[in-house]
Formats: sequence, structure tokens, C-alpha cells
Amino acid sequence: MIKLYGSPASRGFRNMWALEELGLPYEIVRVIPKNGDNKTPEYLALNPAGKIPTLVDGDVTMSESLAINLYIGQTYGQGKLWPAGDDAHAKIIQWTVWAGNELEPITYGMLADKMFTAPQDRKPETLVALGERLKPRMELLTIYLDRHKNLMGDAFTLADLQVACVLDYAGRGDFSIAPWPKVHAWHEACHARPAYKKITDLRAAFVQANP
Ligand SMILES: N[C@@H](CCC(=O)N[C@@H](CS)C(=O)NCC(=O)O)C(=O)O
Repeated sequence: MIKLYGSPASRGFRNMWALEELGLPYEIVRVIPKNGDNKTPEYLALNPAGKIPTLVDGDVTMSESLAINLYIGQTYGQGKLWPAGDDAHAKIIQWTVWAGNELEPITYGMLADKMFTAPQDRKPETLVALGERLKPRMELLTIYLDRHKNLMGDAFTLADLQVACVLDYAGRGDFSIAPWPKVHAWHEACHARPAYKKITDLRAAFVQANP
């Protein structure tokens, strides 16, 4: 059975979402950084970076949450999250690289400012500057979502999942995407998916048990 090391309160959320979308059985092996679980020799043997998540599927060990999702999509998502065709696969990689390079540094910066920066050290201009950088990305998404319901056409694919989960962090930093109605409607539709809701509930229960 697939093992996912991490927690639903980490970037492992996005892998659990993909696994749930495909209805795959998997085991979550709790690795909680604040307990030092990610620095044990056993864990470092799986992921020398000492970060979560890590996926183990038989002989395959993968790190980097967005790359883990490419593995899950390519291996198990044919015709579902992973549409047929080399061009479609390249487009999923395009959106994945975009999510990791163009979006996450900004949205994670927003989340980190709210969650990890002590209130007395926060500077309002930090979130304002990140918001200014995010706006052109929202315009870009609007161009694609003006054409279709989802990023690669009308069907929901891994491209949508990869971008939507990274965009989530903007909301955690209080950035509203409401001024971009197409993006907002698409993001809400992603959030309404049963697989997303299931992991959101799991995360809430995890956070309550591990404040
Ligand atoms: N780019 C990596 C980032 C992994 C990462 O930084 N994970 C955080 C939790 S979301 C972590 O392991 N933090 C603990 C640490 O860095 O010690 C990925 O997407 O998997």
C-alpha cells in the first residue's frame, strides 16, 4: 500500500487530495516536524532533505509534493487526473512548474507571514507587496479560465489540483481572489470536490489534536 509520510496540515495535503481523487488506498505515516520526526535517521534515509511529505510506493520513494502528485497522476490517474497525450502531460508539467515557481513563493510568503511571523515582527507592507506580485498571476489565470471551465479544458485535471492547492495559501494570508470572478469560481469549484472536503476535514481534526 502507498505510504505518505507527513500530515494533512503540511504540503502533504495536496498529495492526500490527489490520492483521494483517484480513490487509492494509502496509509498516512505521521511525521510531525515540531516533534522532530523529520530528523530521525529512519526518516532522513527516506528523504535526506528532512522535509515532509515523502511518498513510498513499493520500490519508489518520492519527495517534493508537486512532483509526488506528478508521480501519482502518471502512475494511477490515466484518463482521470492525467488525460491522454504527450501534449497534455507536458501541459500538466507546465502548470506544475508554474505553481511551484511563479505562485508558491508568493502565496507561501503570505501564509508564512500570518502563521510563522510573530505579530510584533509583522510589517503590513510585506503582505501588500506580495499581493501586488500575485495580481498579474490572477490576470493570467483569468485568461485561461475565460476559455474553459478548468485550466486545461472543461475537465478537472492534475493541473487544476496543483495550482488550486498552492493558491489556497493566499487565502490563509487573507488575500481575496474575489476581484477575479473566473478564478474565484474555479477555486470554489475545486474546494467543493468531495476529495478536497475530505482532506480539509482531516486537516481540521489533525490541527485540533495537534495544536
Ligand atoms: N518544496 C517542498 C517543501 C517541503 C517543506 O518545506 N515541507 C515543510 C512542511 S509543509 C517541512 O517539512 N518543514 C519542516 C522543516 O523544514 O524542518 C515540497 O513541496 O515538498
